[in-house]
Amino acid sequence: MKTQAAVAFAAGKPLEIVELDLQGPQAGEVLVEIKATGVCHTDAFTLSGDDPEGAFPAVLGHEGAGIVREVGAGVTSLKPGDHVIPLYTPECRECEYCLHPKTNLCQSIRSTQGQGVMPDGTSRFSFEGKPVLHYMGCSTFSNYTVLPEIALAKVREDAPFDKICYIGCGVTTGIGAVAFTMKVEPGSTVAVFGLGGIGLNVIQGARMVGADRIIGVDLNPAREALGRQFGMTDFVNPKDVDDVTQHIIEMTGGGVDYSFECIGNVNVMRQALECAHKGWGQSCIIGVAGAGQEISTRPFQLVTGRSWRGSAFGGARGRTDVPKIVDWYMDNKIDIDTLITHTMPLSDINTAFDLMHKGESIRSVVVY
Ligand code: NAD
Ligand code: DAO
Ligand code: ZN
Ligand code: ZN
Repeated sequence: MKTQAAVAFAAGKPLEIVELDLQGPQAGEVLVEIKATGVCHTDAFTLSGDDPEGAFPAVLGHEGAGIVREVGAGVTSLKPGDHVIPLYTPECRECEYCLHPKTNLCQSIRSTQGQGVMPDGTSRFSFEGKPVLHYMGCSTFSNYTVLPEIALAKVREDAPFDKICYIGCGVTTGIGAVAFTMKVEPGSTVAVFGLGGIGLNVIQGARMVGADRIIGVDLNPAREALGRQFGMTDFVNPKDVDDVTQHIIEMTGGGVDYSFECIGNVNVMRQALECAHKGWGQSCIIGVAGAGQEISTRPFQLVTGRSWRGSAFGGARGRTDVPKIVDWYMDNKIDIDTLITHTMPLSDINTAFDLMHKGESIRSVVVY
């Protein structure tokens, strides 16, 4: 079949809207009509050429929602008409990782997904007879895409695609880091570094689990009002203080119980660790730093009881947890609508990248 797609033909170039050929689903695979997709920082990171795993040409996009149109042989958990959210972190429920209680990083299709191909080692997309790669196993910048069954969460049918697509990455990453990875307790003091599409979701996650004090840190003063709307109690602009770490230690009388780095800046990762309370403070890295960058701190920071953690896709097991997060949205426990600042057709997708780079959007959503 044919599908309209925004293709990344080369690093650093705008996406091009073209018609691709798409092969139908093979055994264990599912054809999905994507109805909406968010444009995430990570798509921009890969498009920039800084992603060591990035390969071209590829159909980017990993934050979608849509409808199953066809299933391949052996698919049992999905049928045509089901509403789904693609999962860049799949959940096979059988591999060593899925069976381990401490991780969500299913490895069953990891190597082929990282190479931009389906589990059988080939791509379903082609352009003028030449293969075009998949991306993060999702490729939601195509109106139709093929995914393994284990990389799709079935969700309720009354949830709007143009909002729940954001649960495919940003919402789950932020809220999940609080609820699933760090298991923040009610009454905790939390610091969130970077109040973008991820950090604002960390803030609403912290509010949802009952954190008492939520300190937001951002260089962009316009993020203060949004942060407060999502539950932030204090705002710090690093430009207004001598030393952010010392400032947070002083304002909390010793440091925070939990901190989250939601930028991808290794210097900020150090600030986030070092503002965690001596003896018990834990810091979670969510931001993805550029290739080859390293974090540093004095080991005595850890000797004296701080711990450094990390979270991918919010620690969520996609097929199990994503439908629950859709319920939280439908039950008004979390707000997604306010964070979707722009909506556009596929033909305007490059505008979404421009708005992100200028810091003017929180989330842009492409609606097919
Ligand atoms: P974003 O660009 O929307 O937000 C980043 C925010 O950080 C902005 O508001 C910016 O003003 C602020 N900022 C930049 N430098 C700062 C500094 N030195 N001090 C304080 N604030 C600063 O980005 P996003 O979409 O929220 O993504 C954040 C990071 O999370 C990215 O690195 C992204 O790749 C990563 N990410 C990780 C996962 C995961 O599973 N771990 C998933 C999705 C995204
Ligand atoms: O299992 O080795 C692995 C890789 C898991 C990928 C998790 C990706 C999370 C960070 C990338 C940002 C996603 C938008
Ligand atoms: Zn993302
Ligand atoms: Zn698995």
